[in-house]
Amino acid sequence: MADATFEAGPNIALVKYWGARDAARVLPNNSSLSVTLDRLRTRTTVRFDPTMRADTFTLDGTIVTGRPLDEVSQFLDRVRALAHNENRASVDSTNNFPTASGLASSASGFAALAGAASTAAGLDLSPRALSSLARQGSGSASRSIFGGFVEWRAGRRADGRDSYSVPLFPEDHWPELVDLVAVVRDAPTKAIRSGVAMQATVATSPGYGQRLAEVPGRLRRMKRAIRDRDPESLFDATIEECDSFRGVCETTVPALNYLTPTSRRLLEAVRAANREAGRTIAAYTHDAGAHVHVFTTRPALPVLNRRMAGVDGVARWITAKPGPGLRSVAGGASTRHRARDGAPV
Ligand code: 2P0
Repeated sequence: MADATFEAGPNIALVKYWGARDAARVLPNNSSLSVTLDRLRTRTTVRFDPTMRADTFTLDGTIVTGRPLDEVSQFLDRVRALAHNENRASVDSTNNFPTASGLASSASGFAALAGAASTAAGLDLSPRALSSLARQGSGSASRSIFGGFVEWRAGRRADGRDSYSVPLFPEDHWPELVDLVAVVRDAPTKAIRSGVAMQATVATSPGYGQRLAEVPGRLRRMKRAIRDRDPESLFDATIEECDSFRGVCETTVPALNYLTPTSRRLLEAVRAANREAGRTIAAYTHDAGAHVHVFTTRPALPVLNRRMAGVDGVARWITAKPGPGLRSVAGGASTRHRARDGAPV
């Protein structure tokens, strides 16, 4: 049987997905916008095998059982249904960053799995179809199909066929933009799954309705700022969005507190750098976790680096920039996978 190997990187949302209109189909309440990151990646090989009696999943060389295996198996069921293929499969995945680090391994993981599983099953899916497929594994994975700056369009249809991501600007659109990722030492292991946490926010946070009303305007502002390579507008909107996301998390009952003392020191250091500069030279953002992404531009790096170096509790800094989307890996070398219509996948 043929096997297929694909790579994908994680993405960091500048406009967050937080709340689903249909949690089972992973259909969001609002569109979101992200940057796919270079340097970090998941590489996944899938092989369908008629002699296997059950799916297997190996992650970083360790055989995985229980819920993660069930999730992979359910995802493979979707691919089997699309391909009219009954065979079980082996899935072998490696991350070049710690899997449970909170650096969004489920986004890169399900994007790479969508590419590898569909190709190994003999399917030739369009980029949109791959994005919809990946979405059903983990919402944010729909965005990691594409590189650079990506919008996940919420869509309106009940069946979800119009809920997929689209590439906005390629990875080399804004070479001056960098993302300093602070991996904090005091990050706890993830307690509650994002899919569950966000629905608690929808049900209980008094600010959620207001947030939903604000997001489309913020998304438009960000798209314009990225198009115009306008750091100040992008960073202002990014901070506003992150504060809105954190606000509805912290007013969820029971409260969702993702930040640690180190994360809060990092946010404060970015605010101080902006105050000192007299304009917005950097933005912070974070996911449903404690690590902090600091976006800035290359000219501001010396000032930012000096500020950030003074923050205690950071285990590691990763300097990332916009990176490529899903790509196939043949014989160890990765090549940008091209879909039938010629668009980069
Ligand atoms: C996003 N997040 O747009 C938003 C912002 C987190 C905050 O989609 O349920 O961590 O653990 O698979 O992949 C959460 O994504 O969710 C998410 P789970 P994951 O990126």
